[in-house]
Amino acid sequence: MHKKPDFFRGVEYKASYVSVDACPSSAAIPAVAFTGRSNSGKSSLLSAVCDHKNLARTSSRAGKTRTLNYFMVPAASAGGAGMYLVDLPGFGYAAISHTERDQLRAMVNEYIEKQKGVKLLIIVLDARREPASEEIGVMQWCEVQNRPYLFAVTKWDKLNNKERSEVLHRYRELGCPFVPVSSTTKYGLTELIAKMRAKSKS
Ligand SMILES: Nc1nc2c(ncn2[C@@H]2O[C@H](COP(=O)(O)OP(=O)(O)OP(=O)(O)O)[C@@H](O)[C@H]2O)c(=O)[nH]1
Ligand SMILES: [Mg+2]
Repeated sequence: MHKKPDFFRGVEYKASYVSVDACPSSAAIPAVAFTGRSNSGKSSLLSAVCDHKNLARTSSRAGKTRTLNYFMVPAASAGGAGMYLVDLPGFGYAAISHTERDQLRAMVNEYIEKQKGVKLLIIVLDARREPASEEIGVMQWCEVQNRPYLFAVTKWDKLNNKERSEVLHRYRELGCPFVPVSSTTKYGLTELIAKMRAKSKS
């Protein structure tokens, strides 16, 4: 059994924004943002690091994340001026039109580009999928722009040991920062939370 993570406490939903320009500037209060494909587990992970079952609404069916959703971690739990956690809309959600999908994708890209104060971008990826051009594209962009990022490889509980070692090998080969996690069993959350709290690059 792993040690209980030092969860973010007292986190509250702040607001949802439909445009990047409406979002609070990440210059005043640092932000950690979650990006990745639809259904990869972003909202579940954001909720899990706050030890909150359903803080960010997760979507087994309805209510897929389509806005930029802000949550506030109080200073007592985040240190400094507090911290925003930002749940970004997922890309590739199949049940919406191409036009809306493209709009959401453009909004996420705009967010990542404009919000220069984002202190860590968490690229969320289902462990059962290989990183595709979308995830690799975001990762390469972060490398070029010198923006802190890491892969959170979710749903670790769904893999057997053989699959786990294959996935670990894959990410080591890729040479990028990554943390295997499970929102269900809490595996890896201690490490992820420590990286989210860290002041600078992971
Ligand atoms: N077993 C398991 N299931 C998970 C885990 N994380 C998320 N899920 C499930 O995966 C589904 C999608 O999770 P969400 O958190 O809604 O995914 P999302 O990335 O926010 O999806 P969008 O809002 O569409 O972008 C839900 O049914 C979750 O219960 C995990 O660590 N383990
Ligand atoms: Mg979501």
